[in-house]
Amino acid sequence: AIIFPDTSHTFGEYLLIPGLTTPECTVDKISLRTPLAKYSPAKEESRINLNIPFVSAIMQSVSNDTMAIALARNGGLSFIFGSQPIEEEAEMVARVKKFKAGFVRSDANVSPKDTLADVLAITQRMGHSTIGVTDDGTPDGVLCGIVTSRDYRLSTDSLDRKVADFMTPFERLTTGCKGISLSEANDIIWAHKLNALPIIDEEQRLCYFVFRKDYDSHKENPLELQNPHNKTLMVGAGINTRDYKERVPALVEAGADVLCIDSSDGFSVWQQETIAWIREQYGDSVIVGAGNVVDREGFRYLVEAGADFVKVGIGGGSICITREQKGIGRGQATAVIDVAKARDDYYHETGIYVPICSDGGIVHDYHMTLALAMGADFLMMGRYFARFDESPTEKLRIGNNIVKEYWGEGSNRAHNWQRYDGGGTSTTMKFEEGVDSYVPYAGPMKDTLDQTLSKIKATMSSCGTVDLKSLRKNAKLTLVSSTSIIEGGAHDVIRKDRT
Ligand code: MZP
Repeated sequence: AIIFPDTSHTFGEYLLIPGLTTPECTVDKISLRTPLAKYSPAKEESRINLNIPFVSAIMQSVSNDTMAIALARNGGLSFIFGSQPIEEEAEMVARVKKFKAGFVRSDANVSPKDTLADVLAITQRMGHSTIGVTDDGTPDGVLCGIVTSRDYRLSTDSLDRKVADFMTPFERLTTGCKGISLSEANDIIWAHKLNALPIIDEEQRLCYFVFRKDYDSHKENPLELQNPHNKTLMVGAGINTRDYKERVPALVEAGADVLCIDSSDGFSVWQQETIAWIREQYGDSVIVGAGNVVDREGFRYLVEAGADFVKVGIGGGSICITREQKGIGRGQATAVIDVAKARDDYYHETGIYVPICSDGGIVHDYHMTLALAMGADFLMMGRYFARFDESPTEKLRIGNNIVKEYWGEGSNRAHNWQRYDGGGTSTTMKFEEGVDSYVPYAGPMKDTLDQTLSKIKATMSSCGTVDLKSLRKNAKLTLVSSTSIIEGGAHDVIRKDRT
């Protein structure tokens, strides 16, 4: 066997050392823009650049169309989960693409638990901003009314009158929006027909938001991730190495901007074959990422196979038990550092820069900055996004805590055997590699995300860097002892918030 000389480390074992902070790198000047697909920096830009370096995990409990819309609105990208029938995955992609850019606002602090009066008060206070959508299918509008099935279970006609009633305070904003019928069984169909986003509350009742038409949301969402050719929100989708000949065409037809082969161990001939088939059918027009790998050999293999980006990480995911079950994996920090070095070497040899994505194992916000400093171009996260209103799972009360469900793709619940496929004729999972769990509920994405991004920018400013490229180049990292980790938290005091 080859024994790697270095110990495997993870993010919590490192810290950043400050660099010189200057007026050029204050937080307001910091850019988090990052390339997603391979490119030759000397000649061109990457075909996709994220405005924030986050993508949401290819998981049933994380990335559906609702998550994808919210994340793209905030500058990141979701990969719709592939462990579902081809038509359903393609429909989710299509629903994101139907939401014309500038359609959904996510900056109001409104939760589905709020009553209509609460929501109206909040949105009124904010002038004209809100979350949610709807109208008669046209994009662009400011909030001018809200319909909830909790308050109104009426026929379309009387509902229209009711809508008109409660829209009165917003009359000056109104340009003739219609009400929407909310007969419970048809609510979701209605919502989708109307390109509306159903906000589902605990009792499975729905809220819709009605917009006025002359609203330039893009102006207020400078980060929004749009496809520059047709101005739609960007969305990614997961594929596997079994049914790609059917799945890829359906996803491309539905409008997916980028695909990613989803596998716990991507260093395989099946990934090479999948990419080769995509190149044969579509040339370079389809952007496809591959992974996951944890060393330079795996990275080189996938890059030479034609991958547009490579995902890094085995066994570090919060719901993952692969290391315990199979004994494969590598500390996430060491894996990122090693693969980032391989990416840089490949760039120096060929002039082609292949972005890498650190996937899994982010626990604290500062881990994100560490991963980016270690060389990741962007981060894939599951647990982080699963906690928000926008994730597809149930919100529950367990004891005194509000939680959301979060399960691994390798759990029996997801039964995503293709992700753990070792080839051959088997079409089932012989053992679990993931768990079914809860994560603490964290409200609407926007609030937490803004705070996270502020922390990353503050750290980058401390490091004297203005963008992710300079962070990768100039950050100074140090390994820390377990004793100094204790020193890093509040210690030797009696915390008032815990007495
Ligand atoms: P985390 O952000 O929750 O720590 O990790 C999310 C990542 O864990 C996913 O993007 C995926 O790579 C990985 N994952 C998903 N399901 C499993 C599993 O069931 C898993 N083992 O490891």
